[in-house]
Amino acid sequence: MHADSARSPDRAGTRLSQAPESLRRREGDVVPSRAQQMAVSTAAAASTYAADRSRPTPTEIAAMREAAAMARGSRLDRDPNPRVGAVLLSAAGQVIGRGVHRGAGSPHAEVEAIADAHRHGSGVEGSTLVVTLEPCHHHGRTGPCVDALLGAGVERVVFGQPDPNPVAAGGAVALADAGVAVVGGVLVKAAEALNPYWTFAMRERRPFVTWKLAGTLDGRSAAADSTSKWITGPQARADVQRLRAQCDVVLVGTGTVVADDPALTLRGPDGEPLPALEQPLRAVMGLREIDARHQVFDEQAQTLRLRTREPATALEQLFAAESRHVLLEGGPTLAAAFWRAGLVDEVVAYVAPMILGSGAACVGDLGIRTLADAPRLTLRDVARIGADVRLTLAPSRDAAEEEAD
Ligand code: AOF
Ligand code: ZN
Repeated sequence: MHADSARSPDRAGTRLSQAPESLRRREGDVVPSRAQQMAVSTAAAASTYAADRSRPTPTEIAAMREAAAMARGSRLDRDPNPRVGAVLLSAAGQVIGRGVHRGAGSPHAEVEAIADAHRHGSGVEGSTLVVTLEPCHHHGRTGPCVDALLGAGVERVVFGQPDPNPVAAGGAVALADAGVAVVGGVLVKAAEALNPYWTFAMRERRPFVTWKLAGTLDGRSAAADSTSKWITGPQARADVQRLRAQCDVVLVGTGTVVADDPALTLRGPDGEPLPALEQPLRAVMGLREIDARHQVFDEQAQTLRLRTREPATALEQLFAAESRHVLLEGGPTLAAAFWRAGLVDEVVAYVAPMILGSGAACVGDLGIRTLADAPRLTLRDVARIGADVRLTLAPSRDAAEEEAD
């Protein structure tokens, strides 16, 4: 099979078209069909190996499951790099090394697996590497894994997800060109599910945006006199902390800083803010000058000032700062700007059993004058959080794509 024709269909076919929830739900769908497997081999390799060398063996599939499980448990959210797991198999099919990637700046999973085998006195020459992500082919914070694999004499590489990062991609073809037997796309959905936000960000060249809102039954976030504290209860506020912990940026507009003076920090179980290095980045967007005495500019976490009103520009700057998942926390003007730009990917709404009848709405004017123009959302999850309700929703363009899948 020609390398290029083998690569492109899989990339197009596995485009992330769902909110990450749906990706996670599909995690069980792991045995690859013939079409999902991406066999990359040179003409030389193709003539050397029987046709079934382009398919993963049961041992390799079991090793891929183990690599994915290792990656899943490897670390917390909020690293610009993906979770990756790797297992090295001897020619006889024995596990001789295991490795996971521990975050930006540390060695890649492939290099860890080779080092693990060496530590245990196993020769790597002639071995098979099973890894959840296509080995990289770039000089980033560390050297290319392709070079490490070739240097170690690995003979066969079985990988899950083709690398959606254009900077690092190309490893499969480079390995095949060097005479390594390469099989890709193995348990690809499980591999993608390890890094839904990273995958989204690499493909779309911007972070995934979750819009969080908290309001009354009639969709208001503040009363007519602007009082807005304690609409939702303590459990819902604790749940927002959990949500913040999953994102790498908490984004608000200048209006929210002036109106509410939020700290936007993550707190530990004792109510004290976590150390600054463990905090998500805070970002304040908008052109208005704001007083440096606001809490958002304190020492408890880093804060980025985005001097723009354009959501796309803000996301470009956040992507440049290596953000993969932004939590949009208000206020109504900013939320409306993101909706108008089509840049909301998920909604988490906390609805309090309370009615105001007047006061600010959770979202500003979207320019919608007739019902047919209103965005429809697909409900993904409903949960009772203390006295409040949490709705998790995806814009319906996702639902339409999902149906077309
Ligand atoms: C990882 N871990 O185990 C593999 C990765 O510049 P770097 O060195 O931080 O490389 C990051 C890119 O390398 C990442 O976006 C992905 O495309 C590729 N492969 N990355 O962080 C790994 N195998
Ligand atoms: Zn690498």
